[in-house]
Amino acid sequence: MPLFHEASMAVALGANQPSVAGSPRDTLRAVRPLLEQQVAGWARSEPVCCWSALFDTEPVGPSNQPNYLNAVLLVKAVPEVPSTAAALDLLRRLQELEGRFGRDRSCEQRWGPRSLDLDLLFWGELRLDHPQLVLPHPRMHLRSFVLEPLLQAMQGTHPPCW
Ligand code: PH2
Ligand code: MG
Ligand code: MG
Repeated sequence: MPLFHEASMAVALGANQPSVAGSPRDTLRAVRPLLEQQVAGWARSEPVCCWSALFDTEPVGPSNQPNYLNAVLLVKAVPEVPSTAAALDLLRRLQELEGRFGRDRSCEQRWGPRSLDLDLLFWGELRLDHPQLVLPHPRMHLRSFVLEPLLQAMQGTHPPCW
């Protein structure tokens, strides 16, 4: 018996601009296996990945941008004990994936269009107030484009593949 309860971790995905992979739908389809790979490398295990469906959502923020496609990946029972260093390592992996799909942080508008956005939502009970990462995500409870897919991933009622 482990001495601690293995914690779940969740990542929100969003896109509303084309990327090297094609449309936002193509991007999210292409990133799905890569994200699972990254999470497996990070957790040093084969994680249990529960995906939501893809949700077509109205943009929050500037309204002169296309609708987004959003989804959530819930990773159950991460064997690693939550820590700042491991959370920052995961953040680095997420940002590296965003970069592979053309995300350029140096020239973007707050809440503006994104070719790929990968946000770490929470990791167990870990609370973090780091310049690079705040956990749990400070606005997740305000965003239906996060909460609806998260709930679906938690319920496990989503279709298995997009
Ligand atoms: N992401 C944003 C800004 N606005 N709106 C929706 N519906 N979905 C998003 O993922 C989103 C957004 C910038 O990260
Ligand atoms: Mg975001
Ligand atoms: Mg982000």
